[in-house]
Parts: sequence; C-alpha cells; structure tokens
Amino acid sequence: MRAVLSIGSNLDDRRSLLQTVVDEFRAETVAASPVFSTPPWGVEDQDEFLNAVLIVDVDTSPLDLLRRGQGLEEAADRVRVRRWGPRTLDVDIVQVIRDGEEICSDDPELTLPHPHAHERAFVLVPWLAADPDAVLRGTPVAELVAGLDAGDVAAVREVPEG
Ligand code: PH2
Ligand code: MG
Ligand code: MG
Repeated sequence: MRAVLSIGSNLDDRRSLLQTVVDEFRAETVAASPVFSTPPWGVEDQDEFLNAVLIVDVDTSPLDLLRRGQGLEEAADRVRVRRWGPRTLDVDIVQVIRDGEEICSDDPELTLPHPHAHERAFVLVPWLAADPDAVLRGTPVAELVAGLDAGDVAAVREVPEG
C-alpha cells in the first residue's frame, strides 16, 4: 500500500528529529517534499514548526505503519501534554491508497484520511510539493490549496537545506 505521511516538529533539534523519519523510511520512500517552516495551527502560542511530507510504499497494514510512526515519536521522547500543543515529533498518516483506492476508516485510533488534512496548509503545501497530482477524497490537492486562505498558504515557507 502507499501512504502519505505528514511529519512535524517544533521542539528541540527539529530538523534532526524529522531526519529520523526520513532515515527510517528511506528504502520505502517514493517521494519527499522539502522541509517547510510553518506557523502553529490550532494552538497559536507555541513555536513555529518544521513540516514535511513523505510518500511511502510499505508492505504492512495501516495500523502497523501507525505503530512504526509512534515508535519514532517515542524515540524522540515525545510527551503528550496538550492537544495540538508543542511536540518533538509527530508522524501522521494523511492518506492510504491500496489497489488504487483511498482507504476510509473511522477507527478512532486511526481515522483515514486524516480528518484535518484538507484544511491544513502545513500538510497540503508540502504534499503538493511531493506529488503535484495528489488527490484527497476526490479533490486535487492543488484545488484544496487554492481554496485555502492565501495568507496561510504564503506563510508555509520552504526552508533551504542544511
Ligand atoms: N501539528 C498539530 C497542531 N498544529 N501546526 C503546524 N504548523 N504544524 C504541525 O505539524 C501541527 C500544527 C497537531 O498535530
Ligand atoms: Mg498531527
Ligand atoms: Mg499525530
């Protein structure tokens, strides 16, 4: 199956923490976005995030992929203090495609597609950079981005490597 992962960090060495995910999935990655600097969404009184999107082909189930991401979050000493609050590392599954079909799930442990993806510039802008032809719930991601607040989109800025 193919999965779209949104990764984010706004604590500690953000770039190195994102890199742990890139390294974990290196052999299975089919596309990756650059890293973007993004204003905090949802809870605004916290530091800027770094966000990126990876598109991976994996042999496992969605729940096994979730566990793999959670293992990386634990390795990053993630502490859950506040919903949408600061975190060392967040690995979210945005979408899973199996046999050409987008998997929909209302399992509270793993809702697919990610329930907030369509409204978050910090997910959609990197996703579009990784896959210009991406489609979410039948709508091209390019169209979803065009429908977002232009200021929110402009605030998601690619950061130079290094
Ligand atoms: N993650 C959140 C809440 N808000 N804002 C940005 N910019 N980037 C994130 O990754 C992020 C967020 C909850 O997972
Ligand atoms: Mg998240
Ligand atoms: Mg998460």
